[in-house]
This record gives sequence, structure tokens and C-alpha cells, in this order.
Amino acid sequence: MASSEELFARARRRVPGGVHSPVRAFTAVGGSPRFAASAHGSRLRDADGREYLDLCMSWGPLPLGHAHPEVVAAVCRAAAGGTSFGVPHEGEVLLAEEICAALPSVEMVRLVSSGTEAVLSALRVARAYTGRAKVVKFAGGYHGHADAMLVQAGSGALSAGVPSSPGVPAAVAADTLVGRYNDLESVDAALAAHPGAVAAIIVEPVAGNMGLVPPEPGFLEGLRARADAAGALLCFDEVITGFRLGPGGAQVRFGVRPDLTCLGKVIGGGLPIGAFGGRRDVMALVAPSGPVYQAGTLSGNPVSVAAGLATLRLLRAPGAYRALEDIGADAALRLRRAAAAAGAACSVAQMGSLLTPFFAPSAPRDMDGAARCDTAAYGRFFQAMLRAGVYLPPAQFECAFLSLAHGPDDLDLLESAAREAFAAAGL
Ligand code: KE4
Repeated sequence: MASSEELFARARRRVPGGVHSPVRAFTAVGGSPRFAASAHGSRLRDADGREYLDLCMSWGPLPLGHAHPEVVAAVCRAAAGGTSFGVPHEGEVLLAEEICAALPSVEMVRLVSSGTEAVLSALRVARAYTGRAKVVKFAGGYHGHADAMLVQAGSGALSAGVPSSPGVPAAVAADTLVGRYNDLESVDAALAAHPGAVAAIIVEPVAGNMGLVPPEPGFLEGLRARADAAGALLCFDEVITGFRLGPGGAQVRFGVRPDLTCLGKVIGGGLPIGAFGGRRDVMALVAPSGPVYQAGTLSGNPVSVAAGLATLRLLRAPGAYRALEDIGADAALRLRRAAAAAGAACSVAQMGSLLTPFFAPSAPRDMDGAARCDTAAYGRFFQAMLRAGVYLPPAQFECAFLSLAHGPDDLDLLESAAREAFAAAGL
């Protein structure tokens, strides 16, 4: 196999930035991206034969770890029976039933092929249901790359310095109102400025695209009350948190019932998927039961669905979610211990199997706080961890993901690598 450097050079000739998704390009951390050769469990092997402890884990779809044998077997079985039908099949019914059983707020659901597609579809049906055009999102919130969501977006849009992307028409951006995460007064201001005009409030119930920023007590409940008072729908973007922060995602963990939910990542077990769902009276508007058009050649793809069903089944094993919580807490403890030993200004935010080491005296509560982090320090830490054999998300404004495949030896490696990296990076 060609080396990462060779592959990156070839890729840059044919692919914008040499990658198929910007966050992979190491823009925020410097250096050249590693090209994967294979991955198993908690480990990623690159084209140069180097093995890393993986804490990016494909950005969230793999709570069981890479290439879980039962997921791979389910994928192989499904593929051998047909990789795509373009015709309804049992698997898509089973996955829809499983999502609705796990998420009480989701009475009906439509499968799609990405989180972006789930969000853009959910917002379309919210606009149709309310007859309104405007949507409230939050600075640093990332909901995929649909035009309306590339306004003060997080994740790669932020890391690449284009939170509000060129190419999004001003008329579209004008319908996207931006609040401050954990700041209900900012939502009041947006709603008051546009009375009767807001179709939906869309939020990551636990923000993962500024780095990990949990909701402060009362924030989600406050959004619920404000959506009700304004006649707007509340949409939880649970593409990261769905089936990760418990079988009921963040909405069950925090006890706040949205009108619409967007899912992705985990429900596809590492294969392309997304889903949007919610109240039956809202989803009934979606074609062909209603007039809101939404479609997809590969929606409900049998191979993606098989991987998702196998993943959700394994997550239902007794103690699986408890173990995910414990692994995440242990990983955060190790990083905090290493930072303290180094006297590094690094604050580790953690919830369940999500965590972010913020290079700041305290973990942020919103995008302004995240923006004050020392992203250059994160870059040095990332590179030092890479040299020590640990692959973190290549950007400060992202979450690290743990999995059931991350065992005690992995966490020991994480801690020893972090001690080395804090020292080596002069942090
Ligand atoms: P996709 O279209 O990438 O499947 O999902 C978009 C999306 C929607 N909502 C949330 C909360 C998300 O985190 C995402 C995608 N997450 C990023 C990582 N922060 C995916 C990685 C990438 O863009 O390559």
C-alpha cells in the first residue's frame, strides 16, 4: 500500500483538500492526514503500518469499536442477499420500530443516508407543519452542511474558519437565527424579534461540535417551554448523542421531549445512515403520506440497516451502556491526571463516552468560551499524542469518542501518552 504521504499527494490532485470531509485534513492541527489501512476494536492502522489507539472512532458511529465481528457478519449476510433494493424490506421496518421503541418522542421515523439529510428533512417538515420559515440554531452547533445550517456552524466549519460558508444565499441565511448555547435570553431575543415566524429551534442537546459542551440545568427545559410559547417545534439533533448517551439518547437522559429528532452515526453501525422522526401529526406530512417531499435512493439501505440493527442489539446487552459511561469517565480521569501532573491548562469535559480536552483554564459553556481555547496548544498536543500512538480528533472543536472496545490497557496507554505529550508539547 502507498504511504499516507503518497496517497495524500495523489488525493490532492483529484479531491478538494485531498479529503472527502474537511475535518479529516489536519487543517486545525497541522501536518498531513493519516490514511487508514484497517481498524479493529480500539485500534486504527495507517497506510504506513503504524497503529494508533483511536479516540476519534470515525466521529461517533462505533460504540462497539471498529469492525465488531458480529456487525461485520451482519453486513456480510445482508450484502450477500442484495446491497440495495429500492424496495421496502423487513430490516428498515425493524430499525424504525427499534428507534420508536427507544425514543418515546419518536412516533414515526424516516430513514435517510446521512445526518445532514436527516436535519434538512426535519427542518423542511417543521416549516411545512408551522407554515413558518425561520429556524433558531446555536453558535457552534453543527447540524450537517445543508445551507440553512451553515450559519455560525461548529465542527469542521469552525475549525476551517468558515462558520458561515460562502455559497449560502443571504436569503437562506436570513431565515437562520443564531442563539448562544446555554443562554435562554438569547433565544428570547430571537423569538421576540421574529414573533410568529420561527418554525423550529434546533439544538444539539449535548453539544459535540464546539468540543463537548453539556447543557446547563434548565437549558433544555427552557427551550421546550419557549418553543411551546412561540408555537415552534423543538428539534433535537441527536446524530452524536442518539443511542450513545443511553438507549434513549440525550432526550431520555435529560427528560426533555422534543417534537422532532435527528439521528445518524450509531444507528448505522459505521455505514451510511441518518433518520428523522417525531410526533405522528408532524411526520404524517412527509410524502407519500403527506405533501412534504423527501426521498432517497439508498434510504433504508439493507446493509446499513443490518449494521445498525446489529449495533443496537449489542448495545442492549446488560451493562453495555454502564460500561460505556465508566470507560468515558475513566478516560477523562486519566487525561485530567496527566494534565495535572504536567501543570497543563487543560480542562477535560466528559459525558458518557464523549470527551474533549479543552486547552483553557475551564471547560467552555458556549461557542465564545470554546473560541477562547488555545487551539494551537491543542494542535501541539494532538501531534505529540499522535507520535505517542494515540489518534485524537484532529481539531479542538470536536468530541473524542470511546467505545466498549477501549479496555484498561488502552486507558493506561492513553494516560502514559498524555503525560508524554503534555511534556513534549510544552503544555
Ligand atoms: P453527517 O451528514 O456527517 O452524517 O452528519 C452531520 C451531523 C449532524 N449533526 C451532528 C450533531 C453532527 O455531529 C454531524 C456530523 N458530525 C461531524 C463531526 N463533528 C462528522 C465528521 C465530518 O464532518 O466529517
